[in-house]
Amino acid sequence: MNIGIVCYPTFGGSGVVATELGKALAKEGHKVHFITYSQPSRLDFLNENLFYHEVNINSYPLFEYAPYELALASKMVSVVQNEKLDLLHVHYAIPHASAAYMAKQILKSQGITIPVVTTLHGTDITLVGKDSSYEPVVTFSINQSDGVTAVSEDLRKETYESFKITSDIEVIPNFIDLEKFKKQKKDHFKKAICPHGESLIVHTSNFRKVKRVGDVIKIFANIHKEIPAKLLLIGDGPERARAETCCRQMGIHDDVRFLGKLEAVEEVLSVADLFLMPSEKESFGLAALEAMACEVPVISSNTGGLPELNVQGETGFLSAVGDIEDMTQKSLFILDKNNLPVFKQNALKRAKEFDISRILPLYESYYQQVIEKI
Ligand code: GMT
Repeated sequence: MNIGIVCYPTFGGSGVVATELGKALAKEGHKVHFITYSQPSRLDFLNENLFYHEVNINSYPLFEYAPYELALASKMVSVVQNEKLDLLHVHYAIPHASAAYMAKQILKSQGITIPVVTTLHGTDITLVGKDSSYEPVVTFSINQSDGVTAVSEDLRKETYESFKITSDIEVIPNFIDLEKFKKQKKDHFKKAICPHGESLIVHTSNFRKVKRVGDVIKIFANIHKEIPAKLLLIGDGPERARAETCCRQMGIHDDVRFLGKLEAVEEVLSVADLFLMPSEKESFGLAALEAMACEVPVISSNTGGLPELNVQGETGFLSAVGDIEDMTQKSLFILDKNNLPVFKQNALKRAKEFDISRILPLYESYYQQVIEKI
């Protein structure tokens, strides 16, 4: 197939899923055309089947806000025409699904039919989409898509509950490349971070409010009172400064490191003992899956799609959002040297169920189904 993928090119989960999916499709022999405003961060290797089309947004004095959605729709039109695409797969409802609708109508006026598949990732539904400034456009563009997928059963359910959706939503979960995300031997790194054999706890996120980074710090502070431990925080975002201040005020800053945006997350995960994800909302929890693939058990909240990934008492534990005491006690249980090895094994076993080789065929057959339908 000749597939156009539209996504955010940044480090966020939806962009990562879209890029990894495109790379895997290209390895299978499909031609994949990425359409976005800059080179996706994980589009880091050369393959004869991979193409990148940049959306240029020219600024004019008249525009206080440059209309990205229009430039994107125009680019989709030209890529579909010139590259003879079979299908457009857009990731994240806003503004990708609505821009795809416009592109589709323009192409229709030229006698070209292009099926559009929209993948809902989470905050496009749970946060942004519900905002009344966007809701009518989100509802309309989901209903106008020829195929819609959601990354968890919970997100599918929430989409039906929150919007007037008339089409079927297929659940295709996030996936993991176990060749990239696997436990590597990094003893020298572990020794440098934890010279006295401290337990190593890791959190990765975009430091937005929804991630409850404050809870990560509080849980760590509680653990730190009981056992020698270190905390590594990967990523960056609006809540980082507050989190750093909090660590200083709590007197734990010497044992906490903020690593910022890091490419090789798997190297850090390779030496971690526990991953914390106390999010307010989480449609799937790709960062937790990456940790599990590196044999790291997970303490998470029980929100959104997390119960579909993290198995209570096996791969980690799930607690109510904000229940710091429960998350602390469960963390200490996992970190006990008598319990940790079994949790590590279980985490890897569960991650294998989301191996890209199992999930890729689901997308391929869904594409085929959508193409045949229209
Ligand atoms: O986690 C984020 O805030 C980023 C966001 C995105 O769309 O870039 O991630 C969402 O999509 C990921 C990939 O499908 C999911 O694994 C994340 O759970 C989801 N985040 C939330 O629902 C908060």
